[in-house]
Amino acid sequence: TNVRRGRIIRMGAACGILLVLLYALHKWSTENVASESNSGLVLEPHASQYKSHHDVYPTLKTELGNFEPRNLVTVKGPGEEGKPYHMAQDRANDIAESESEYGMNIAASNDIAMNRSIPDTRLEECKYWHYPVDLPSTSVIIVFHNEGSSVLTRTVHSVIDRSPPNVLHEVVLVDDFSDKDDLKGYLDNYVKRWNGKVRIIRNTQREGLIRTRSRGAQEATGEVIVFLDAHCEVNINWLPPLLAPIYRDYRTMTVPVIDGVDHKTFEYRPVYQHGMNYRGIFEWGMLYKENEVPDRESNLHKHKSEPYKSPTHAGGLFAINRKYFLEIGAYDPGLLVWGGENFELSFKIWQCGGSIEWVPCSRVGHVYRAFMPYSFGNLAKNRKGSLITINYKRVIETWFDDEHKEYFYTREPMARYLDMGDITEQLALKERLKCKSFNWYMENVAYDVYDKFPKLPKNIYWGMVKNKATGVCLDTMGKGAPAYIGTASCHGSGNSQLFRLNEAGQLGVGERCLEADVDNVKQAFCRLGTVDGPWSYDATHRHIIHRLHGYCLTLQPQSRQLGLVPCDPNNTYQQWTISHEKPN
Ligand code: LR7
Ligand code: MN
Repeated sequence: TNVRRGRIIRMGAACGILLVLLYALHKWSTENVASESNSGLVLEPHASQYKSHHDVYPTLKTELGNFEPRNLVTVKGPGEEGKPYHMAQDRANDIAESESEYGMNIAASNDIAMNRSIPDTRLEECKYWHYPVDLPSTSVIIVFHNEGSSVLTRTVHSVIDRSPPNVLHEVVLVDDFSDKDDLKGYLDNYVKRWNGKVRIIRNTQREGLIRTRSRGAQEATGEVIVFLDAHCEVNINWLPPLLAPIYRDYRTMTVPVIDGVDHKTFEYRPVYQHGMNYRGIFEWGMLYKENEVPDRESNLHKHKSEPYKSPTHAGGLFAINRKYFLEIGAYDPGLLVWGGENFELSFKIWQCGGSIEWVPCSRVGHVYRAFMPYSFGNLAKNRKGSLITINYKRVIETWFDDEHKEYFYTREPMARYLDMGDITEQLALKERLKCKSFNWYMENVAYDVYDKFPKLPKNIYWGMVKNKATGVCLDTMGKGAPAYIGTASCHGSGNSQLFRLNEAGQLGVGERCLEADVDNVKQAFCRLGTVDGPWSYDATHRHIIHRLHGYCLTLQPQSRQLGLVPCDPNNTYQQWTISHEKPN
């Protein structure tokens, strides 16, 4: 997932007893009201019906928390304490090979201890929370496809070493039809050493991560399931804080704060500035974003270490009551391989009576890869167009209302033509669970989306922007923003050549916007909170005009670079058509 951090994050991660009780009482009353208005699920009412709030709510005390480890040891070795491990020069070949095969330096991982120590990245006050002692039994589910085995097994190790043994019921590894040898016999043997605590199940064909996770949930036997990617390291006392909100209310899904593990050196480091809380949002092209927790939410909490509500999450790492997950249909089985499932689950949970909380005291490291090392294989074969966009379309067609669907199609105009398959079942589920409207969700949960990504004005033109003199098209050239815009031969397949000019003068491509002065035309992230721009199109002269000086976008004949020059009706280097064809 690509996340933007800055004020908004870009990427690709709570004293007095009396006050705690007041907080607890407040929650107690509001949540019981909420649960009455929700119907459709046949789950037994959980904790809040049986326990007094003393038992259900965590309390912050002056003595060390009840689940805090008492003596942590650090051994010496590569990557110890989460420090970067720089391999010797003579290993350059191994490094290059692992990086191209796995998108991460598996050779480095192989040298690092399974039980290496990592820095405790939590807020200090996290150590003083006391949690209910009888937290629900938990299955940790790790799905994988062709991952590096040492990274996978270190994930398992960290879970076993850093979870309370009586709470951790099992670790379930689900192999999504990997074909690497060391993920077969070696892994079977590895699993045996844990005497039944870890088991492995294998798909008989590639299913993609989404269906593989749903299968893992089916097969798990704990009360709560926690999903992790196969390249994680859980941090100190990560589990109880994730479980406590679910114990209090089974319809709460919880998400740890994700730290970064470097894909070259395996350095473990926080992604967020210390003490800053972020939450998951989205823009209208359904790219995942993170945003500083707005006051409307943070004002509800006395302590920065308390869980807070979030509209969505990155996808990979979260905890949920197993029965609840299955009751709400797990993931939509029509979603393919990778992407969009985080939104599907989030919209479903929120709109159908549940909630999502991010938990600052639970930290998990995740290796952000340089690129996706696997292909979608046969799973993508019968689908035209981008598989991920197809997933987004399924999700928005199920959960958005007409108004908000339009913003998605404005931002991703090609998506109208993609075949999303049948969503009858999903719509029936929404009916059956008596889910609330998307507007309710936007107004009560995801209100901060509008601050960064306002409602989109309509496109007047969209498609390839083709130059009359040369026949080439504007192209992002696969560059990261900010960068110059280039030109390339027109390919008609959207993506890097799909530009949109909206009613407010914004000329955009994906989540970027065209900015220009006289001799440079560049692509930069559209300014947050704005949807307008300086551009207009004169259909008579086929001019793309910049408002500031009335100059025209021109492909300079000599340099073949884009610039702004005074408009001249006879200059074919400044004549452009903006058009699209319906894909066949
Ligand atoms: O076909 C596949 N079958 C699989 O079992 C493809 C992948 N997988 C496994 C894979 O081995 C890994 O363990 O599924 C897991 C996730 O795949 P990644 O690591 O390639 O995904 P990612 O980390 O690039 O992407 C994020 O978005 C995905 C969208 O579908 C998933 O939700 C990932 O879990 C998610 N990762 C995170 O949220 C971690 C934090 C990243 C951020 C921000
Ligand atoms: Mn991942």
